[in-house]
Amino acid sequence: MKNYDPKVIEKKWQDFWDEHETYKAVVEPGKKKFYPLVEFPYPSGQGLHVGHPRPYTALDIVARKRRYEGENVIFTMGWDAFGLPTENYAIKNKIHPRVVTEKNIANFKKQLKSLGFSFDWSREINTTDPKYYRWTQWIFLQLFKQGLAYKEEMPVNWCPSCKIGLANEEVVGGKCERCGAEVKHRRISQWMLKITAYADRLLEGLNHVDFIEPVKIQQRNWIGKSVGAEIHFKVKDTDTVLNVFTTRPDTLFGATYMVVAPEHPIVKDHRDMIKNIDEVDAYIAEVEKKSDFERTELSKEKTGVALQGLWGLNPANGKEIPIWISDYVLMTYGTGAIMSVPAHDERDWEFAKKFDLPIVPVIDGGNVEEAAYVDIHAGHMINSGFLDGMEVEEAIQKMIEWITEKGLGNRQTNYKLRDWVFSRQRYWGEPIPLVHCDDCGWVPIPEEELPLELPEVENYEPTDNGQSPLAAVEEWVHTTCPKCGKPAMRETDTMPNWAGSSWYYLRYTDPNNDEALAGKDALEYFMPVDWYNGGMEHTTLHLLYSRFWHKFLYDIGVVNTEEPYQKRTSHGMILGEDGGKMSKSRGNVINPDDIVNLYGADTLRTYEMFIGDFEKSVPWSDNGVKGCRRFLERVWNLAENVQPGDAYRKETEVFMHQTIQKVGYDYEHLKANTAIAQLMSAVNLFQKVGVNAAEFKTFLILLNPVAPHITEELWDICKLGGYLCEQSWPIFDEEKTIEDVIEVPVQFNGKVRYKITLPREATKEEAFEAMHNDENFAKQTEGKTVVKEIYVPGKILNVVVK
Ligand code: ANZ
Ligand code: ZN
Repeated sequence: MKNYDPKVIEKKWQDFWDEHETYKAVVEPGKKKFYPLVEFPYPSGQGLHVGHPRPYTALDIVARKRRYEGENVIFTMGWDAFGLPTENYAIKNKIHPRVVTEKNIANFKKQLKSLGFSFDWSREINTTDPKYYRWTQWIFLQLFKQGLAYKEEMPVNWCPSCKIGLANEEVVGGKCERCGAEVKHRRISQWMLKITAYADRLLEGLNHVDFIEPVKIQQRNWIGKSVGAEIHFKVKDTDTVLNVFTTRPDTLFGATYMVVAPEHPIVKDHRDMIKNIDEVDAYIAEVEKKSDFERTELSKEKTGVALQGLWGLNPANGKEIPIWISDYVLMTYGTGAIMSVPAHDERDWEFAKKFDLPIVPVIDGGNVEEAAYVDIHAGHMINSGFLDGMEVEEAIQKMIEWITEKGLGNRQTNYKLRDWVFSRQRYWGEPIPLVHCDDCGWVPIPEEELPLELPEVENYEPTDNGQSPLAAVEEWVHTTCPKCGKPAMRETDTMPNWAGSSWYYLRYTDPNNDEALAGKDALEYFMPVDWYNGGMEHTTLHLLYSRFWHKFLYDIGVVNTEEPYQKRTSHGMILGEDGGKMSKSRGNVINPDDIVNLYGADTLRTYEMFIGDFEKSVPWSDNGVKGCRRFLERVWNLAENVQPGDAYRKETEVFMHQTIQKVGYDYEHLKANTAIAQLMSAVNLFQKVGVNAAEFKTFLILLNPVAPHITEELWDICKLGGYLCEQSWPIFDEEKTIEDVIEVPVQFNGKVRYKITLPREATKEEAFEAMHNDENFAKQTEGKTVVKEIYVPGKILNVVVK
């Protein structure tokens, strides 16, 4: 038999699958569909990372298995190709981003094809294709028409060197995280999408989907729903009312001071009344340099300044209480002002201790001189007038009723979730299809005119004034108002790179449709996505954004399911051999092409599945790769001695049934690593007792989802009948997975001395007989008298001797 040569056989089978359209999915009403989805890549200039094939292989395995089980599988791939790295590369090298994108996609595609994934390539999509982004723009227009897109001036962290707005997470110590330049605060007008209007439904929907728990928890925390009350505090000798948001209205009698965010308008409204205004201004200037993240770090020492001369009035007891500013209160949450209850809130307690403010307990149980008492399930109200004696939960409701009745406040729910900033002042994105007319305001361009294509520009470089390069294309910018016909100007911002990925899974179901984003039949048949695997880093961005768009599309009747994804799982990263992140600067990057060239795609696939638990991050190991290659060679060599036979032999039967059961279960539970371990044991067994055709067939089908090329080839070489890809998944018989002999320990006076083998169904008499016949029994009982013998069926034999 010839040698195992992946270079030859892998190309051969990839061409075969292409030619025979083996993985093409078509709508077949009545046939059970299965829609697994992996996150489509950003085709960067670096090419495929060894991290990509890990989740792709894991779901390819499930896709292949389900096909053998008769399901109609739609497994797809595409390109999320708008975005900054391509644009920056284009600027630096003076090449059109479209050209860069095409080149990168060609490379990615070649790389992915070489790995033998069972994608239906006829459904390939590309977010930068005008035929695709026509529908991204169409969805944006529907959002606009429903009042869910609006333009608002807002402060942004502006990096004067990168010329882009930065997210809060990208500002460290007042500097740009990428380039170190001092970040400026700028106000620019940005398009916003009202994701907050869907906050409750995005939360509720989580109860009906099968997402791994960490994903649900992160999304819930990100949405951050808090139920409580807004309470009005008058400011003494002014008309000002300070509204606070609290989740603990029950503690109102214990509010001994107030704190407002440094940006709160109360400071500028009452500068003349504030006696220490210089000190206050200095503090505000200091805080401006910090990000929200730095400000709210719990471990950080509390800072603040009293607004001397201003007094709040506690509406419950009329007491005058001081008002402070401190950076631990954020302007962007609630009302930007809080009532401080140091007896029952940790941050307030620390603050009160530091600045010597009064601490009044309103729930009994703790010692508030030592620490804040935060337990809400034990203790009763004290020092609280009409609430005294109540439990916390009851007091919360009573207080809300009381303030509502007196016009001092109302029930209130708050969310941490903010609306989605949907503008970028860059070139390489979807143009926003709106026109601004002095008379009509923002007017959508007619839907028949979509796509609104990106115009050619001389220069993709962002501008210093914060405008998109599109603003310089005069003839494109100046247009007429679609409503009144007067001269008008196009919007020059483009969409963020999260736009195209918010609905791509819908397009896969019908990628060439020119009438709609996808046809009703295709959507109804294929949706929802049954299983979506992707990175944890997308949980609060892409995954949440796309759920929002999907719910919106459901509301306007475009899709027929409320949730896009039925199930969500996530993979760990592949790290460098040194355990650090793989990166150019560390010099520890593994190129998947090199592994394919040296060992073959089947080895890379096997290795990436065998490397460790799927959800954990694991270091790369060259030795591990070699081990997987050796395993495949041992499989290859088995083929030489396959004996005829159309049933499993006695000596393999139980093992075969166990293996079918285990491998199938493991693939479905992202435990391909232990499935492969089982298949390795199978090879060991076959090397010991030989292998016949029936056994080898089953073995090859089981291994095929992991190593599809070598298994097809061996099927062919051994003439096992037709092609492997046409086979059915082997079936196991539960009863036959159970060994008919068992090992039972034999105990003498409470100590296990040895084990004997018994038929599983052995009776007491048979068990004793087998025990007496074992040579060890004579040794253990020599010179002694057997007093008693007990058999616990299937478990243990007990002998008492004297
Ligand atoms: C009084 C109180 C007493 C509070 C008590 C808590 C415990 P979550 O659950 O995150 O919504 N808060 C309100 N707005 C804030 C802001 N802009 N910056 C910082 N803190 C703010 O938290 C709500 C609680 O966080 C609110 O309830 C308020 O403190 C504080 F025993 O009010 B609480
Ligand atoms: Zn007009």
